[in-house]
Amino acid sequence: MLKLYDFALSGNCYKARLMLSLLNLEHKIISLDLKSSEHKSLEFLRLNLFGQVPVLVDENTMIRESQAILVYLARCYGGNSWLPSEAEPMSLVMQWLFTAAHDIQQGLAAARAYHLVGRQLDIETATQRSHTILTAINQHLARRQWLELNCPTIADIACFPYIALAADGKIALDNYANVTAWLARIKQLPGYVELLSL
Ligand SMILES: N[C@@H](CCC(=O)N[C@@H](CS)C(=O)NCC(=O)O)C(=O)O
Repeated sequence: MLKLYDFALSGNCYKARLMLSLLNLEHKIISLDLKSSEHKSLEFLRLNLFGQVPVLVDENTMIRESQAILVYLARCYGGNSWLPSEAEPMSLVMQWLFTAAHDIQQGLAAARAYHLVGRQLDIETATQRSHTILTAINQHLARRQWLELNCPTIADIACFPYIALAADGKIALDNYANVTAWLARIKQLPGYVELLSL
């Protein structure tokens, strides 16, 4: 059975949990207590030298990095729609995985970490980055329902969590109507789960 090493409040772990649920895949969640540094235990470091969650284990395959986990799940279990294998549509989807890993991480995820767990960082820069990326995505979504390919893909799933959790980072979405409509569309997908679904 698929196993996900997880931390409930993590937006990166949520990407993996959401994808597992959207694909209706049976899986076991192994919750790590980051406060007591379980992710730095020798046992966990054997799985992921970087000492971070999420980590997905599928039989003898071990994948770290939330974007890579989405790629793995989509290609192994999601047919050809969540991440097509042809060069152009695959690249169109992949570009958003990098947006999620860089722009959204340094903007919205950083602002959330600052306000939620007091991570020391430059909150003004993180807030400004958040609005820059939200403005771009809002503009991009003016003529689209989904980020690419006119259907839900892992581009949407990679970008969704930290934008949906913007309020935790004191980032208001009021001026981004296309973004909020897109968030609502994702919440309607069969198998959608909230960040804390227990
Ligand atoms: N780029 C990684 C980031 C993973 C990450 O930052 N995980 C956090 C939880 S959201 C973590 O494990 N933090 C503990 C640490 O870095 O020591 C991904 O997308 O999976």
